[in-house]
Amino acid sequence: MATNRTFTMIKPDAVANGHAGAILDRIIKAGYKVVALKYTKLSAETAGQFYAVHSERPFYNDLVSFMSQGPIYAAILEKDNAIEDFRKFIGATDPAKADAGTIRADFAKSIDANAIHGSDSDENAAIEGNFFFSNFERF
Ligand code: DGI
Repeated sequence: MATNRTFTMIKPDAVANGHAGAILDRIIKAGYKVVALKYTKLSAETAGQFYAVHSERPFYNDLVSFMSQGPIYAAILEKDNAIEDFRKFIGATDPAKADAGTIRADFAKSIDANAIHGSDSDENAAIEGNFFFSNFERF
């Protein structure tokens, strides 16, 4: 069933660079309602589990290491057409290819340290949201 929710993480590079507040502000001003929000840090093990779908890719170890290097903000967001709109809002995986005005164009430095995550399907948004949040943490 299609839903109007997506899952995001503001990644360790953006948090370490002091961009988390600006990014959250832009998300909220773009019309996303924050359903759940958590400041946390992935271990190498939990980052590996979260990105298990990429475990055969050559960049997997670097990705796990990067995602566990510092704290992140994890959030569930709600808006009509959330998955597609949020992917457009954050821009292409590689910030060099991201459209002007997108989060990655403005805040990301490289394809691996790319500032933000956005779910790519309703199914993955549900899986990813459940990875971080219990039902008592959603409003
Ligand atoms: O959904 P996205 O985050 O845009 O991209 P994805 O699900 O294909 O990949 C997940 C993350 O893995 C991505 O945000 C950054 C990293 N990644 C993807 N492709 C590459 C990569 N990292 C490196 N170094 N090289 C890649 O080709």
